[in-house]
Amino acid sequence: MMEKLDKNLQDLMWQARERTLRQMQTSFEVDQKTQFNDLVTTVDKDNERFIDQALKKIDPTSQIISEEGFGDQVSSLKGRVYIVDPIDGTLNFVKQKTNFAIMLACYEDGQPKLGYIMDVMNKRLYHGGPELGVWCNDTQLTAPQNLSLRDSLIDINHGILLSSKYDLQTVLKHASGLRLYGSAGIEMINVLEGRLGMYLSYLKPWDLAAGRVLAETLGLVVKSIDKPSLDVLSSNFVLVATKQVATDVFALVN
Ligand code: 2AM
Ligand code: CA
Ligand code: CA
Ligand code: CA
Repeated sequence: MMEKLDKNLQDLMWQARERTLRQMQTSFEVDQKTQFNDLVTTVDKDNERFIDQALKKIDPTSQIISEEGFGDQVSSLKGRVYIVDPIDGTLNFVKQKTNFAIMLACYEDGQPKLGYIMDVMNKRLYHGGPELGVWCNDTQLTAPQNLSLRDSLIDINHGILLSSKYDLQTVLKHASGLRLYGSAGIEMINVLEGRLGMYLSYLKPWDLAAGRVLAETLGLVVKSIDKPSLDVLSSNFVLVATKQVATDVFALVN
């Protein structure tokens, strides 16, 4: 059952990639959402409509949470819930035409089951879950090295760096260096692959859902920094990190 569903969802991610590449050859529209650096394009909307409609065919009794409004109003995590980010890193998509992702996750009764992060321009689909392991295309990933903060390049989202809510200067001083990519999906891929020791951000459900499945499956820590546990249905201040970096960071910020 899980293998068949996984195969269908992998196919859907590759179709969404093809669709995205085709639309990048056209003059798609860009609109502002809440402010000048919060954008949405006709490609985000088209991808979301396409993915949500396909999910309804693949799994008719499920519910869908998705960023641009084509999903369901979801208040309960009972049964299977899909969480969709049709373009993650829309600013990168518009300004760089690279460093963006398409993300999909499947949760069952609130438990992470399957995660998909498509790095569109590098043609890499990161996929899997607790029952399948984590894969990049056809290659299985092993857990990254358990780096300490001192030995890690780290990534802290631009919005959190600007706020003074936590003493992140101190965290930064204890790390090897800072790297920012501007797409939660691409940032989480870098943690999965061991190129970053941590990613700290304020994430909406669709920013976190897929990466969380893959990171937890590899034994990485995915933890709220201000609440006892993560909430799948709302935003979280979240740390995705190696076990050692998580220990080092919690010792510094608490
Ligand atoms: P998006 O492109 O799908 O909106 C940029 O640092 C990363 O954070 C991107 O993954 C972006 O996703 C996400 N992001 C953008 N604005 C956000 C916000 N207000 N709250 C949470 N995440 C946001
Ligand atoms: Ca957005
Ligand atoms: Ca996103
Ligand atoms: Ca998005």
